[in-house]
Amino acid sequence: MAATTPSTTAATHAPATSPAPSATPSVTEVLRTAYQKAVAAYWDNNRQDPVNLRLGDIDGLYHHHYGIGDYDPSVLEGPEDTWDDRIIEEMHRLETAQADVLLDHLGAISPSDRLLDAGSGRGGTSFMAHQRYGCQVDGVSISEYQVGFANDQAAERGVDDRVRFHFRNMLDTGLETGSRRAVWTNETTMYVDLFELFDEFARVLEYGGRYVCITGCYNDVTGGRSKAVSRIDEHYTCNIHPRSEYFRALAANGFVPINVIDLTAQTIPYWELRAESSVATGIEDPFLTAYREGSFHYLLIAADRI
Ligand code: GPP
Ligand code: MG
Repeated sequence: MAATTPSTTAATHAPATSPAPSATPSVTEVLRTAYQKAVAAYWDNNRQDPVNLRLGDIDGLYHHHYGIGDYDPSVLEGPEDTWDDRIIEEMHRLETAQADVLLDHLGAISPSDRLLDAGSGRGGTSFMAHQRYGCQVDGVSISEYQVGFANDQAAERGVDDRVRFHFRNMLDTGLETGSRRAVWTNETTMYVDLFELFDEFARVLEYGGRYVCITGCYNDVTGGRSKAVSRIDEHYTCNIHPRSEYFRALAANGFVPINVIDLTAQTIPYWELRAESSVATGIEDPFLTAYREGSFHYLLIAADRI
C-alpha cells in the first residue's frame, strides 16, 4: 500500500506519509452497538444506487452528499434522447460544487498536512481535497464495502499512497493525537452523538486545526422534529440533530466557530432537479417540504480547535 516505503524497511520504519490507523480493528471493535451495525449494514448493502453510481461514473468522483447552486434549466429541455444524461451530469456538477464549498472552508492547507474525512463514503470529497492541496487524506467509514470501493478508486487514480480509507468508526478513528490539520464531515454527523464525535475530533486535530461540517439539521425555532424530518431519518436510518446541538457540542469540546452558512436556499434547486430525474429515490419530497416549511436547514459550520 505505502508505495513510498521500500519493502526492506517497512517492518521497522514508518512510511514517509505516516499511515494512520495502525492495526485494522475487528468488526466488533468498529461496530459497537446494534444501531452502528444497522447503519453499516445499510451502507454495505447499498450497492445498486444509480443516484450515486451514475453520477460518479462520469469522472470517478463518487459522492454521498447532495448538491448546491442553481441548475441550468436547459437540461430539462431540448432533445429527449440526451435529457436523462444531461440531468445526471448537472446533478453531479452540483454535488461536486458542494464539496468544493466545503473544501473552501478548510483554511490554508499545505501538501505536508494530513486531513481526515470522517464518514468518507466512496471517497469523492477526499480525492477532491488531495487534488486541490496535494495533502495526505485519511478517510474512515464503518462500511467495509465503501472502504474497499474507495481504496480501489484511490489505486485507479494512482493516489493510494496519499489517500487512504480505513474501516474505522469516526468516534474512535485510531489516528494519532494532534496529527490532523483539518477534519470534515460531509453529511455524516446525523449518525452519531455529537459530543462524542467532537471529543474525538478535538483529540486528533492540532491546536488551531479546522473542522468543517456540512449537515442537515432541524430547526429549534419551529420546535421538534417535523414529519418530513422524521421521514428523512427513517429513510436513511439516521437521527438528525437540532441546530442548537451542534453549537453546544462544539463549544463543549473547545471548538470556536468562524463561519456558519445557511445553504438551504442553495440546495433547494438540486432537490427540484433530482425530483425530475430518472434516479429519484422518493426522498425528494420530504427534503423539499422540510426545507420549504423551515423545519430543516442545510448548514455549513467551520470551527477552529483551541
Ligand atoms: C447520503 O447521501 C447522505 C446521508 C445519508 C445523510 C443524510 C443527509 C442529510 C442532510 C440529512 P447519499 O448520496 O448516499 O444519498 P442518496 O443515495 O439519497 O443520494
Ligand atoms: Mg447521493
